[in-house]
Amino acid sequence: MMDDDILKLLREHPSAFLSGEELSRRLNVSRTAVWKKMNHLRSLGYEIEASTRSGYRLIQSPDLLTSSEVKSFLKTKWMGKMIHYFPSLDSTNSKAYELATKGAEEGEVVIAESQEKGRGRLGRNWFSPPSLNLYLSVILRPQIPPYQAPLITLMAAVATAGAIKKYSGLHPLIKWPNDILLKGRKVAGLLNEVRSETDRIHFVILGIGVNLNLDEKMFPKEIRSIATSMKREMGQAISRKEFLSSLLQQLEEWYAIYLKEGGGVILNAWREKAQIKGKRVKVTSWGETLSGIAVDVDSDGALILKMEDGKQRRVVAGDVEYRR
Ligand code: BTX
Repeated sequence: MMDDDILKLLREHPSAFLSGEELSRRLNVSRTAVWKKMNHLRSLGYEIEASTRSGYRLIQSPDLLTSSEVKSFLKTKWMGKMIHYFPSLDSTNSKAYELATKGAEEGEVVIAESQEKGRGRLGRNWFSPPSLNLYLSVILRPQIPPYQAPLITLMAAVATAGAIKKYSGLHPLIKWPNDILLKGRKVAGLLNEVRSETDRIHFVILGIGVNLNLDEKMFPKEIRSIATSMKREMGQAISRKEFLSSLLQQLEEWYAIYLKEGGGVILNAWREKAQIKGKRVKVTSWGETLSGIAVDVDSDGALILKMEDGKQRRVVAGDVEYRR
């Protein structure tokens, strides 16, 4: 018997009690098994009223990102229909990679309430405290050659920025390569990983972290001035389930657009949301600092810089600082 099965029955009768006998009959398990399950659900934070005469009644559900909690919000056709939920993980990307290696299907999603070793790019950390934010990894299996994988990363940035805009009404900006900024501060980051062989991709892991309900003082001092959350910028708490559903929907839609119409549409959407063209930037890449004017981003996701001597440089990884 899954948590989902018993929760479904309890939700079907929102204000009425369901007797232990009826639950055990409908779920085809013993009454002791029902009782044990109720205790398990309570340990997860479900408030369940029990009466010896009348049975059980669901009073309140916790703010968890389990499949059964998210299901009623989710409007996608296939993405996120299977959610692997964990109260805590080292990194959702590592878990998704492991599951994908074992055959997990396209659209399966790994979610954790907190990450012990949330990973950023270039070996950096992603601050991942429990129960306030979103840490997820989506498994994709696009049938494209490996050299096109960067477009999937650009697609994910466009979708994430789109979900933030839709939910908040604010205007997020993509900062090359994949940061999402609100009012100049990082609200979300993406870490995408690919497993491929010479001419085919096995899978892509889209790792997305979004700061939703963190207050300013909750951020570690080192990042307080560069990071933000949606709550901070909107002045109101975010429903994690609603935002997650909206994000998965945007990802599903943009992925379909990419597969149908190709990378050009994605690049254009990325350009529109990044507005980097013509900006004076300083780029730190592999210990080297480059200053110049951003010309564009190519289909490999590389930044094209016009240097002070007029020559163009292609930068594949690094961090950008905007200059006046
Ligand atoms: P990044 O290398 O661009 O960003 C990491 C840098 O951003 C850190 O060095 C720090 O300065 C700052 N930072 C750390 N945590 C936060 C935070 N919560 N909010 C804002 N700024 C922060 C960005 O890498 C990619 C992050 C991907 C995170 C997701 S979460 C789900 C998935 N699993 C996993 O392990 N990583 C991804």
